[in-house]
Amino acid sequence: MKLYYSPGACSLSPHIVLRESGLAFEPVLASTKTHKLADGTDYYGINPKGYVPLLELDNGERLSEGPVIVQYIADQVPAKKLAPANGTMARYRLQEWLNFITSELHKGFSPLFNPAMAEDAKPLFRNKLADRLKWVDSQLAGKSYLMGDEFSVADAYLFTVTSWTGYVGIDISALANLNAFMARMKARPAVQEAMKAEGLLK
Ligand SMILES: N[C@@H](CCC(=O)N[C@@H](CS)C(=O)NCC(=O)O)C(=O)O
Repeated sequence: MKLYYSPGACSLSPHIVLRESGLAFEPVLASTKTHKLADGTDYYGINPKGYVPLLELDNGERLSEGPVIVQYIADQVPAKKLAPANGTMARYRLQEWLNFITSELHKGFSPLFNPAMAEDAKPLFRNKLADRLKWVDSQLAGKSYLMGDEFSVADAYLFTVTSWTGYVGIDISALANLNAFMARMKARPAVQEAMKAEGLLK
């Protein structure tokens, strides 16, 4: 498989999950700024949506949308328990998290990274995200990971978007559960491997 990614972008989530899965894959850098690969290939020709992540399967089929990609990977290695079994209530709980992270967190950050966004509009997005993260913090009380004691693919996604807070001026220092979660995630070998491969960690 190939994972099209950009360093530190939301593609870090499936990148972590691939490393947790132990499956063979090749990370392929796709710039979110130029929309070109390192050899100059037009990324729009690979993913017409222009964004990362994109997973290319061994049969050449391409799968987009982070929350779906991570579930696909998890389902290839059920013994690793990266996601609860399909059809169970626990799986819907996982999807509830993935959907929350993608729509209420991830896409709330996008305007803050957009240079065209007016400075005076940014506090609106920062405050909304700070509220949402405060709620996430409350949900992590007494838990190691979003789903309980065990890591799931939703944790890779939460870790990825929370790591953006420092870049956009959102202070999460008071959110003790969320900070403990971030430290727990950073200690996972798969997270360290993915971050190193993306040049985010030495
Ligand atoms: N709905 C997509 C959104 C992906 C997305 O927003 N990717 C960003 C990086 S975090 C990107 O590649 N932006 C560049 C662009 O949209 O051209 C998903 O959840 O996978």
